[in-house]
Amino acid sequence: MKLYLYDHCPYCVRVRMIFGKKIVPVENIYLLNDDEDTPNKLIGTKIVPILVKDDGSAMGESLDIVHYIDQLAGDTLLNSTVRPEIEGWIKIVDTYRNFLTLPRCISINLPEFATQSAIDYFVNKKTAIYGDFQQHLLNSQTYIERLNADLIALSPLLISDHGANGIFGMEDILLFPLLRNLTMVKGVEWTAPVLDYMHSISRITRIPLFNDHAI
Ligand SMILES: N[C@@H](CCC(=O)N[C@@H](CS)C(=O)NCC(=O)O)C(=O)O
Repeated sequence: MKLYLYDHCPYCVRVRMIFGKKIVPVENIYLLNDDEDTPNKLIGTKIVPILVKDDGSAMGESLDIVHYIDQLAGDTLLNSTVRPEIEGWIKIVDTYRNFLTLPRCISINLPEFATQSAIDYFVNKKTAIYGDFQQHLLNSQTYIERLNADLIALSPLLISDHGANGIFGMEDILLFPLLRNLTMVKGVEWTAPVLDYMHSISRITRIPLFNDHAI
């Protein structure tokens, strides 16, 4: 199977998580951000993730792919419970996380931004939706302080047992990709429980955090 994706895309991380956790072989193909042809040809729209199955058929929508792989390979392992507190936390952080991550992801050597035209395409498209990147960078401290407070609120909600027999489920599929993206932001005060959680999910899904490249 082939997975078409971007490294900064949280929806793509959802899919990478289930492949990594279940140790299902897949070829990851990082598209340039301005490559419209490849996704258009595969699913008729310019959006990733896209899974191309061994029979050649293509499938979009991250959660559909997650469930497909979960059911395909071995025992279904995803616990479907998503606590309303976690859903609520994600909704709050969704209101500002892009202001921190979008202006940074273009500068940390990700494969989808390997060319200047891919960067320009992304900046034009996202600026039209989310506003000026430079302004967001200037406002970083305000968003970081909000995030620091939200991480303190998240800490007691996290389940730390993600060992071999630990719980792994939809909550992790929804939450980890957002936290991982925020590791590209320098100066965030990660709490010990959130750090433990991220390292444990990173290990069992084989998806590295961005910490080393934080800006
Ligand atoms: N509902 C879709 C959302 C996927 C999505 O929004 N992907 C973004 C990247 S994070 C995308 O490809 N956007 C088109 C673009 O950036 O040009 C899913 O869950 O798979």
